[in-house]
Amino acid sequence: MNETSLTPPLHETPWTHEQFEAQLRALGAGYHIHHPFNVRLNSGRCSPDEIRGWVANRFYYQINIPLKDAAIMSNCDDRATRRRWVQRILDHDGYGDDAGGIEAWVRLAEAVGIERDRLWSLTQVTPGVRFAVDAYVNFARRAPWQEAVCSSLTEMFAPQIHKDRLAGWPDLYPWIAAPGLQYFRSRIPLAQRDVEHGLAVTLDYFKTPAQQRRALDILQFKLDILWSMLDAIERAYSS
Ligand code: AHQ
Repeated sequence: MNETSLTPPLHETPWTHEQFEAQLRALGAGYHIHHPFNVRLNSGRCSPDEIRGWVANRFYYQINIPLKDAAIMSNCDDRATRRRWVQRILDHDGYGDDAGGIEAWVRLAEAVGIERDRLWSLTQVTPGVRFAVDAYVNFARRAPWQEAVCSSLTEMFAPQIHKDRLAGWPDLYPWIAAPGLQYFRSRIPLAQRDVEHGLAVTLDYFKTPAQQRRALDILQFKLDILWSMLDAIERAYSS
């Protein structure tokens, strides 16, 4: 396949919001739910060591989400957006009595047999995962805040991957205590809420055909981040 056939010609007139959303959702074919490691993970074919490797490496992504969201906040001059976006930071860092998503991921780690201190040491994080996650945070620091919002839209596809885990893991991995899966359960309504906001910002901000193409490229960049994380995890933990 030659290069030119990889990027279809720019569309002449701007897509409607419905067409634009459909184009964004079509990129879901490259979501990490389809990565061979994730297919094995959600079909019960990963070993305890592979699962521990995945949990320890994804922890680096989880603890960087609030930094990414804070970067977006720091670039965002719109108070109404900030009033909504700040919730994402609280969801992960916790607020009041709610320990938050990072703590829930620590519970997942303990449930799969990783000690809290060892998890926080980040010594199991592979160079490829660190590189991919840092690329995401640095993009959010540098890009216009609306572009960083667009990059979060991989979560359009996340409810399904969480539902797959909740439906399958109890029988596939009975050795993982049920409370360890709470993070996935908590994330489903939050992802749906966040995508509603992120999609509204994206559909409104990217107006011309070139801007809409840019939005697709940004989403593909983030899909590649998630995909390459699993490449690195699979290489490090799958014999
Ligand atoms: O647990 C996840 C999460 O909190 C977020 C925030 C969002 C973002 O801002 O980029 N993306 C995201 C994702 C989470 N979990 C991933 C998974 O597979 O468990 C999926 C990931 C995403 O789809 O971007």
